[in-house]
Amino acid sequence: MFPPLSLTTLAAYIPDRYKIKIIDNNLEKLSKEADLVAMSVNTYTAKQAYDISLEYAKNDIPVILGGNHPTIVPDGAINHANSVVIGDGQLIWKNLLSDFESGNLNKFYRFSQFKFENTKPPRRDLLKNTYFLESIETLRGCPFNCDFCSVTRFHGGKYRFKPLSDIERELETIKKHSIFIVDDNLIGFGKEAEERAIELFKPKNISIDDLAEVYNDLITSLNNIDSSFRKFFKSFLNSHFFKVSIFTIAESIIAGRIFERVIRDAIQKNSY
Ligand code: B12
Ligand code: SF4
Repeated sequence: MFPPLSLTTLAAYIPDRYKIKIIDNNLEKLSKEADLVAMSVNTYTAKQAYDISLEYAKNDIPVILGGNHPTIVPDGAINHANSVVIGDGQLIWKNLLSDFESGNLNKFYRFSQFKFENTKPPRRDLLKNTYFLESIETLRGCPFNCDFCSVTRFHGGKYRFKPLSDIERELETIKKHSIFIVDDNLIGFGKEAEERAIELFKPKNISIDDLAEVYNDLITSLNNIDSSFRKFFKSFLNSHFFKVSIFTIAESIIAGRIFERVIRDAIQKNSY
């Protein structure tokens, strides 16, 4: 199960004087105790979100919908909510909440391109559940505009990079070894994107003595690979993320072994 990064990201931008509760509908029951409800909606969760919205409407609790689906079809989504937020939601809260307090919520709020500058780390502290992994976003947007994909339409045709210093600051707040990078196109395309990917995976003062053997083998086998990819890959091998990946593999193996033992015990207990 993935931690809800949209919601923790948005929560970081809601002014301190509001009390926020994040509910992961995959794992928790919804609460009726709210003055205002905001939901993050993808197309595959839209039907469920609209049903939930109806339940809150019965209790006179206003609902805001945002995310991929409401952004793509706002005119449909507004039939199921008091307001629809189109685009990135970080910077709409001041206006939206003041409209809410004066009883004048608009139907639509639009903020299409959030600039990654001095970003606030997502409020992961608001999550009650423990997740197997953490997630992080390092860029948005993609110039390729593949016709089956909504990313260019939603996030624009240019990469928007989160500053490396912000990523480092965010990584320091994450305790987990397994981190999923949610970027659609992590390495990207073009010189700027390539250089940034190399920077992103530069060493972070982490000892990799324990991984030295694997590392040396990999470096040797890289000799025949295309030079820019080799450069990127070498940075990756030296980086925090490499260590993270190794831990992920190790944790998966351990989790797999535990799971196997649990199944075996269960079978033995039930055998005649
Ligand atoms: C990480 C990811 C996954 C992960 C984790 C999903 C999860 N449950 O969290 C995994 C790999 C599991 C996954 C699986 C799937 N995914 Co996916 N995934 C993504 C990805 C790459 C990043 C999402 C993310 O966390 N972004 C970071 C956060 C911070 O950004 P955000 O969610 O966009 O939120 C911002 C805005 O949208 C807005 N916002 C969002 N919600 C709200 C709510 C309010 C109230 C407001 C005001 C604003 C707001 O403000 C936020 C901050 O700027 C997106 C692509 C993308 N770039 O969006 C695809 C994407 C969401 N996935 C998609 C799809 C189709 C799927 C699958 C159905 C694929 C499949 N066929 O199996 C499955 C469904 C799994 C499931 N049931 O959850 C599509 C959804 C398209 C759509 N129309 O809804 C996307 C957009 C990919 C695409 N290229 O089209 N996915
Ligand atoms: S994110 Fe991937 S699938 Fe989507 S437009 Fe870019 S390259 Fe194509």
